[in-house]
Amino acid sequence: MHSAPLKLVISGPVGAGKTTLVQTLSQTPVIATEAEASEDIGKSNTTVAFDFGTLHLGGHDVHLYGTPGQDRFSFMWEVLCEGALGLILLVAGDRPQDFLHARNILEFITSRLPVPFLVGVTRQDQPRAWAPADVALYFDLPAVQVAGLNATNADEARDLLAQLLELSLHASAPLPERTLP
Ligand SMILES: Nc1nc2c(ncn2[C@@H]2O[C@H](COP(=O)(O)OP(=O)(O)OP(=O)(O)O)[C@@H](O)[C@H]2O)c(=O)[nH]1
Ligand SMILES: [Mg+2]
Repeated sequence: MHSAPLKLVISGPVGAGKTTLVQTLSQTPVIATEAEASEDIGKSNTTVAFDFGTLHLGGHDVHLYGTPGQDRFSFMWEVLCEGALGLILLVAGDRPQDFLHARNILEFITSRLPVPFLVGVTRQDQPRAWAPADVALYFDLPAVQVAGLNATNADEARDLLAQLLELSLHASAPLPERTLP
């Protein structure tokens, strides 16, 4: 049987590491839509539409989409999350000034589409990066829903995605038949 690919989405603020994570994970050449940043966002390039990569994971074909981080592309968050099985919300661990924005992105998406999600705290290889447990407290989430990683590290990236896949497949399992009171 040939099953349809599973769609997973990576979102989060500018510079969280979304494009990097898609590049680290993809087993096919990544389709990226980077453009020169039109405002000062602390780096020269930013994603303006999406990143797209594919990989095999746990016996599944996974299609991976990275969103833009800038609010002016927020319409893309909904477009890209349509039909997604799971979401990773990335935040850079050494940019606590972006955490509120990250929460707003998460709220924007999950209030429109109730998709299972994990929070990934990138830049764990950098000094002063917040530990995932502290970010979990900030986001008011259970510690198991927040994981730290270096987005350039293939093993850590795959571990996070495998964790999301497990959560998503479990969440989408058919609900037991409801018994009326
Ligand atoms: N050391 C380190 N660098 C990282 C990590 N994640 C991302 N980076 C770097 O951070 C910079 C920004 O990463 P991007 O992947 O472009 O961020 P983005 O989330 O796609 O940003 P936008 O498309 O502008 O929203 C790049 O130079 C990455 O190499 C990490 O975990 N550790
Ligand atoms: Mg990007």
